[in-house]
Amino acid sequence: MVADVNKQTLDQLKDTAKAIRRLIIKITTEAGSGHPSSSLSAVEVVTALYFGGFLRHNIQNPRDPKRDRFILSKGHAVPVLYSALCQAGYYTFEQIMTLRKLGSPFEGHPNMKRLDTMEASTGSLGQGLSLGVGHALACRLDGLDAHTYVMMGDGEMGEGQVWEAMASAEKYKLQNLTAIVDQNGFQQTGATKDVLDMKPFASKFEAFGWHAQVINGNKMEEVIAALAHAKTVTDRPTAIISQTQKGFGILPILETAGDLNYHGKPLPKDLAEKALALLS
Ligand SMILES: Cc1ncc(C[n+]2csc(CCOP(=O)(O)OP(=O)(O)O)c2C)c(N)n1
Ligand SMILES: [Mg+2]
Repeated sequence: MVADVNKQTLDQLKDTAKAIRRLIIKITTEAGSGHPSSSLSAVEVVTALYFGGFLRHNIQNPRDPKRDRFILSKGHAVPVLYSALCQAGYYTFEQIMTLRKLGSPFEGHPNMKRLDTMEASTGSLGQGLSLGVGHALACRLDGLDAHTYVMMGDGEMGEGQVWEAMASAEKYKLQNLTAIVDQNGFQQTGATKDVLDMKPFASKFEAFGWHAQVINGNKMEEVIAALAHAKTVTDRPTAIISQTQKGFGILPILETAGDLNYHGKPLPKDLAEKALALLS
């Protein structure tokens, strides 16, 4: 039986988000590699899903068929997921501190064969929404009242497979599927608008027959309202365009470092200490 998730208050959610940010910094700095800035932009959404009463999950049985699914399609941001799961009691701090170490199941990208909390093995961008369509269809066939959430990056939206998945989700009127685009304005090699500008996202989702909302995804109030509203849409798939900032929470430090993208770089120890002080 999927336990009713612990629904935190707004203030508690904000504290949890801060705790998750601290864990992200600690584990990536310890690893000496990874993607803290990509993880930090997504913190409010992941926190709201796991602690705001949205994602029904079961710590006793992570693969419970009745669970809701969360697929992190932008798999390189997995430190946000490991940190949220640690905060939720699935893993100890010591366990997630093995991030990216040889033999650790806490790999640099989610590996569903190593951890039963990972819904899909992702990292090759563009595949998560297709996997989400599969889960949503399977849940419907099995008569399960489970919801599937998929988070993608704004750079990832340049992958053609995403748009095929969007079309098929509409074909099957997957009301049990929510796509979240973490629109943080950057991808690997620079600003998303310079590499391949796929904006505007909301009208494109709508053109594909989806319901779409645009929010400030680093404002917990807006994230909660959007996730709640998505649940009320019962005739088609829904998208949340979550406008965020890459590295949100430690922006002054990235500014000092002269790199607001800071893609795929852990903070060196001295900057990590400053970041943790900022997040205390
Ligand atoms: C198919 C594929 N191509 C390229 C990469 C290399 N890559 C890793 S992260 C990244 C940028 C992703 O940008 P975005 O989706 O905006 O995520 P963000 O890091 O900004 O959250 C790229 C191109 C990849 N992982 N998969
Ligand atoms: Mg991005």
